[in-house]
Amino acid sequence: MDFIVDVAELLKGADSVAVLTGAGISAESGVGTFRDASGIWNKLDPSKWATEEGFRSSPSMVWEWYQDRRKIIKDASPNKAHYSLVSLEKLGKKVTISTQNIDNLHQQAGSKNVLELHGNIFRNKCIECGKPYAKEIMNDELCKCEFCGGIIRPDVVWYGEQLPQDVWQMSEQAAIDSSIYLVIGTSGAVYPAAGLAILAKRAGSTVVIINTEPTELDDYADFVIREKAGIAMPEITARIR
Ligand code: BV8
Ligand code: ZN
Repeated sequence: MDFIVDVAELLKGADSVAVLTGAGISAESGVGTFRDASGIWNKLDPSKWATEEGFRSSPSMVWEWYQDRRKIIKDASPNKAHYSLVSLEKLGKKVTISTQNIDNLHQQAGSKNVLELHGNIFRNKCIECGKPYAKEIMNDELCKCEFCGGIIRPDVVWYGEQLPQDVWQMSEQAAIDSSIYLVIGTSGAVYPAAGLAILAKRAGSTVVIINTEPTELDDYADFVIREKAGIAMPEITARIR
């Protein structure tokens, strides 16, 4: 696990740290990834399961799949990688996490500044008027909007959908302002999220990738740590105390 000491030294001297995380940081919490060997998209067609068109053509099927994922994620706990990012905050560093994950695990671990690029699986909204749907979901039946009667959908960003503008702008700013940009557990396949690492690099940040496999962003990295996030991150933060 080379570069652990180098990255710890860099982090020690940094007042603010920006982070981009993907499904890999939650893999050790038992939450599914998308594109690696056991990835969800190896079994399911994203155009049917993670697009508005897919939801509109089979709302019950997609809704039940999200309900199943909610149940799995509800039982999941943050792992050492999530908590390592919290410990950086406890050391007084400003940590901005732009996450592609919808599992709420960064917030559950105690991270204060989490930007949800792709939404949150525990929030729902009306597919027609966009109003939040805050009622308790009692079963897997489809719900209807109390304002316009539209079908209720998960408040996540599907393919072809725009990311929340405020979250996106803050994530861009964090990447530009960062002196070190950690890229943890993402294949770097999905845009515009993956572009944040490229933006950080171009803005002069030191880019560190932590991933068990090669990613599409490796060429932009100053350091690549080929290790599980739940092992590498505690090793790094243990050297910063
Ligand atoms: C947009 C939904 C435009 C929520 C997700 C054609 C038509 C339309 C759009 C496009 C198109 N071609 C390209 C696009 C753009 C498209 C895109 O990038 N497609 C790619 C796939 C080619 N992007 C979009 O559509 C985005 N929107 O462009 O809108 C627009 C613009 C203006 C105005 C209107 C519209 C929206 C993208 C969001 C899509 N939603 N999910 C959900 O149900 O989850 S994306 C999906 O992939 C996931 O949500 C996840 O967020 C995202 C990224 O995946 P990763 O997190 O990286 O996960 P992955 O499995 O890929 O990788 C895991 C990594 O972890 C691996 O590298 C593995 O090695 C590593 N790992 C595993 N274990 C560990 C580990 N690492 C460390 N430790 C471990 N233990
Ligand atoms: Zn509505």
